[in-house]
Amino acid sequence: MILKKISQAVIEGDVEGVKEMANQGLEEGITPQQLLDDGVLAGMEVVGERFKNFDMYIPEVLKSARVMHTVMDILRPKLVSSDGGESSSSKGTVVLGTVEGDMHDIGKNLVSLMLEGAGFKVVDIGIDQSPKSFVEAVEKEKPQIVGMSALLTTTAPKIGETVEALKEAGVRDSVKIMAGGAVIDQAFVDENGVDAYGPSATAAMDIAQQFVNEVKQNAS
Ligand code: B12
Repeated sequence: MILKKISQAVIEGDVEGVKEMANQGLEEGITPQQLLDDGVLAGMEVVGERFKNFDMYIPEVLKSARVMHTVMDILRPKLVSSDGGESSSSKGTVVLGTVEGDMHDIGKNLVSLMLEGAGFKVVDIGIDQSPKSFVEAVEKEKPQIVGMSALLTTTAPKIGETVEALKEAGVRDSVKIMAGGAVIDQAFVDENGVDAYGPSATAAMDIAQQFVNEVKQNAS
């Protein structure tokens, strides 16, 4: 029942109401993951459909995004500590960003949240990040993993351009690269020199874990 209410709050843009609902859900013993998947994301799915069909417009979608961020703020500490507090001793570093020209950040923020929850240090460089910015972040942070998010057909090619820029800077082989977002699929990442496609934040977590295992295996 509360999950349905949360979905509805996302659809209706009820930022104030959702705080109480999320806290009530936690008190009822619903896991943060379930609140996220069956409450918030279920609502965002409806928002996506309505936006596509012109039943919802940008200001309303932005309100839904605010509701989503509100719930994420409440769930963040729970999700991060659900790994037994391992988050401070990082499993590895991930540089994460949304590619140039693209302002969508809800999915990226979720990926960031889940990775932190799994014990990774996440350096979130934000939205609208050029290939050059990714290169600079990799040079500065020396991550094991780079994650790119793209939600638009027009911005997806920036993923390939970023891979090329990393190659030109001589740092491509020092990282594993994953990508995701509404317009990305396995075929796209295969064609663009990306190591893995993540359809969800949970998948991002599994991929990152697999990447660090591979790095460890290669080192031993
Ligand atoms: C919310 C939204 C917006 C909001 C963004 C708010 C924000 N702060 O992010 C606003 C209103 C600003 C917006 C604007 C626009 N949008 Co918009 N938007 C959406 C919408 C409805 C939902 C996206 C979302 O947040 N989904 C929820 C999250 C949780 O899902 P997600 O992003 O897919 O992320 C998950 C996975 O993909 C994956 N993932 C994501 N990133 C990564 C990264 C890695 C490394 C990994 C492993 C995994 C991963 O894990 C995430 C969590 O599970 C989608 C519809 C859709 N079906 O996606 C359209 C959509 C993406 N938008 C679209 C369009 C066209 C636009 C605009 C051009 C509209 C306009 N005319 O102005 C502008 C572009 C602005 C810009 N330059 O970026 C189109 C894109 C079509 C296309 N093929 O290019 C879509 C698909 C809607 C549609 N069907 O028409 N949008």
